[in-house]
Amino acid sequence: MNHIITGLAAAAVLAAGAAQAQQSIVIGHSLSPTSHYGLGAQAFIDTLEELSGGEWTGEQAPAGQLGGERDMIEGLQIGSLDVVITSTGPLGNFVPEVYALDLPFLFRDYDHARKVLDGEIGQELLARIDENNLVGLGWSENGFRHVTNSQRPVETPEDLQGLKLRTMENRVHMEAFEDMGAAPTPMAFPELFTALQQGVVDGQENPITVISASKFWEVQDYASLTGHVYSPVAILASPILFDGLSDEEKGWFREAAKASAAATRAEVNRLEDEGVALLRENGMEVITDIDKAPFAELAQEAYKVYTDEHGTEMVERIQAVE
Ligand code: EAX
Repeated sequence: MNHIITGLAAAAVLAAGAAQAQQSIVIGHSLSPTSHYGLGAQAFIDTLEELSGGEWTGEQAPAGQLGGERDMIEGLQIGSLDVVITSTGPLGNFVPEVYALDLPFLFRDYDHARKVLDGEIGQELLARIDENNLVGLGWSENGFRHVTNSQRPVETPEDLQGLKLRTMENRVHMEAFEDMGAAPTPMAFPELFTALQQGVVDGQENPITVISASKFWEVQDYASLTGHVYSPVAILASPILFDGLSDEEKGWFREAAKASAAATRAEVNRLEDEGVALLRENGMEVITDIDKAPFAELAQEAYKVYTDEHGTEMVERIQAVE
């Protein structure tokens, strides 16, 4: 009898200890702690801490410390990372339906993109993510992408001819740039700065947020506001962590993702307003007045990468969102 009581008491002590033990997550992303991703990661951690009454906390693994975005997504699948804030760049390799969001000249503006991601379509795509050994917590934002390079001001598709341009590891983007006349070179983000510096590639494309967070003006002279594609961000969790959480805890993680997206979008807004001046102050020649129609016409071919497999329905639904 004594023996049993002792056993139960020990179990109770263990259970109480486990409930009180602080749990800590690691959030990986590609940019600096002060970037729009860094602010989003911090908002995630702060919200999680607050909602859990300090039971959960976290830290950032910024600047690609734990690898490129493809590596980090794989890290979630094997449980070496807990949460990742990533562009959709490599995500289509894991969840092909997400390529719908990477199509060039699809989103009209920020309002359109945010409405799609925050609505029914965004929820559907998060569910597709969940079917692929990942957990989609929510959508955040990188921004509209623009071309920078070290060779010449790009104003028309002719100016892209033969330009060695780093793209993300994304079939839709590579096809689009091939169609627009550039020579696309897929590369993980952590290798990009050095590749630009050493002239392995002439240019790259990223939103103003990333161009400034990564100080690409140190290695690129020209920026052209092509806005050729909107770059969504997925906030992803490891199923190995998430599946073990209580419903209440899962709710905290989803709320943290919402707070993260809000903080990131606020910083995107700020840089959309102030970014061009910032690039100019840092010595870039910025071409703002670009006729997008000829780029869009050529890039249309890239839609086939998605529609050949999945049809046109999703594209039409996205276009129809007002
Ligand atoms: O997610 O790889 C890229 O160009 C991304 O835009 C960057 O890592 C931020």
